[in-house]
Amino acid sequence: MIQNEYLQKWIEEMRTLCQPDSVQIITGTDEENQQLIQKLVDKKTFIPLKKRQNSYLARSNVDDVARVEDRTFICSNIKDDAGPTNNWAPPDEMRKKMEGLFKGSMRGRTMYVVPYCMGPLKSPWSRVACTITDSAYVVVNMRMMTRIGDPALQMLGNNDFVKCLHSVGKPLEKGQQDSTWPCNPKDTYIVHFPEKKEVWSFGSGYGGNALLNKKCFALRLATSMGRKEGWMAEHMLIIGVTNPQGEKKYFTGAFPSACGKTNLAMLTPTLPGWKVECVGDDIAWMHWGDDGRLWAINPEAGFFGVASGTSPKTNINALKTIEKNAFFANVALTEDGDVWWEGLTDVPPKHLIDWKGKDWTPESKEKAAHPNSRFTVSAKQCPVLDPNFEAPQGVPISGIIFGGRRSTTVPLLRQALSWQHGVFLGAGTSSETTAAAKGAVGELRHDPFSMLPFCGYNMADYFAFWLQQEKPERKMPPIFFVNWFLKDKDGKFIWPGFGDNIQAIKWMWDRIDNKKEAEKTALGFLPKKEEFPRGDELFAIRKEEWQKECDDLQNYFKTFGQKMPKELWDELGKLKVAFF
Ligand code: OXD
Ligand code: MN
Repeated sequence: MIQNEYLQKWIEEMRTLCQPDSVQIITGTDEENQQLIQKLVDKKTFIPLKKRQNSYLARSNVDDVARVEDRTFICSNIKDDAGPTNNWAPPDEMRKKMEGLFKGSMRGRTMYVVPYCMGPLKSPWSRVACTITDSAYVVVNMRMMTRIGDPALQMLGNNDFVKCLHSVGKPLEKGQQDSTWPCNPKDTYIVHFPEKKEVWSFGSGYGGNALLNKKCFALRLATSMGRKEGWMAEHMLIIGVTNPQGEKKYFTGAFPSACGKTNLAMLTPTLPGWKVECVGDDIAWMHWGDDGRLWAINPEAGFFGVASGTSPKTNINALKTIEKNAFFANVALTEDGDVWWEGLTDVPPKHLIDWKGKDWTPESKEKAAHPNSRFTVSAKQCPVLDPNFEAPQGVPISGIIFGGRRSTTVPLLRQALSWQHGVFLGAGTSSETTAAAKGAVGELRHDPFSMLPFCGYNMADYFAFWLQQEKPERKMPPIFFVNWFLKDKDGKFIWPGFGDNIQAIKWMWDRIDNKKEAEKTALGFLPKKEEFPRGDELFAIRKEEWQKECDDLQNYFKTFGQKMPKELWDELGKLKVAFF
């Protein structure tokens, strides 16, 4: 029984609007979960994997494989509050349009009501929300990714909450056969109303568009909630690093989508005696403690990771995490009923069913798995899950890492000269695009703080909010910037990456402890070249490349107009003095 009056009222309103055949309140039990999974198997949305216990493969519609940034809107009351990096439409107009789309959209389907909590159940930093969706696939994925059902409802009590409405946008007429992946790409819209704390998502069943807990709430809405309440929602992993002496430090790291965040979050160090444990692989909610330190929780309960490229070499811990009780989307199916994707093994199997359901052999021209193929799994299964994963207060952060995917220009590793300089580095992040969002892959684009698609308010205000964090009573964590992706003249990666990234983390560790000298340059503190293999290439600073970078940043910063903080213009000015 739902006691919360806001929720009762909302369910009734949505039932009237969406006209589902029935309503099911999700409680979160195993039995309920099994029934939903069975429903998905019966509908052939889920293909049970014979070789993997309690694991399933889903093949999406070929037009519903990634986040759709051009259909994602921040409908703040005032246009300027969405800023130049977000799509905006007048909220009243957009609400009317969405109501039109949602009207009757759940006919022939069940409307699931999924109360959920982002963050550990007992944490004061956690937030309760509710998703209403007509997709059982969304419900079972949310059970992996969040804390759903009765415990969340209990935590909510009589309070108001974040409202997330989702429909695949394919009502069923009487007797009409459902498709295995119902969706409506033509009419897909992912719409946020930040002042009302609402998300309306129509037409897509794909992760980031349909699991509204993740990008929509835990980033886009949460950034604007955090700004008002004085905390930060970031596109960041959280790791605990232990050195050979048994000392521990926690780091957060922001990287653009599909740039190895999950791999870094579960890293197997190649340096003897070092250990990395995972608190989170995608999102961090951070707040300042009474002790003046920055603390972080992972609002998520699971991983929605990129499968393609995951291998024993790149992320053995992810492979162990998904050995059982995992969902896969758009990977290939082996003859004996297991999953496969490019990179998993050096030699591909002789025959597969590809992500589109067609026969595939190594001679086939197309990839067997979609480059944005994914797994969903509970964090509890991760063999290197940090013991403080559920700590209500979170973990104290000693260092912040930013990074991007750049084949040229940006050195492997450096430390910002100050907090302000660190904010400038975050704001100036550019990265080559990946398959995580629909659109061209490999094109350089600005992705400040790796938040371009996820900042729910004006990005220039977000820069200012970061600058405002610096206060005398706070212990500001040093900021670092890394680029694992430099290429040589032959187009080969210079840096080995993955487990060897611990060398960069060790350097950061020593800098934090004031145990390492570094070279002070206009780009920041740089390691001595001889401390890293191929250091000459990894730390080469080419004047022409940085001149171009400065010009480009100048043009980019201009797009934010009057709101662009003066401090960041000052930082750019200093960089220009050094290179022109
Ligand atoms: C993700 C993304 O799915 O960033 O995490 O796109
Ligand atoms: Mn992400």
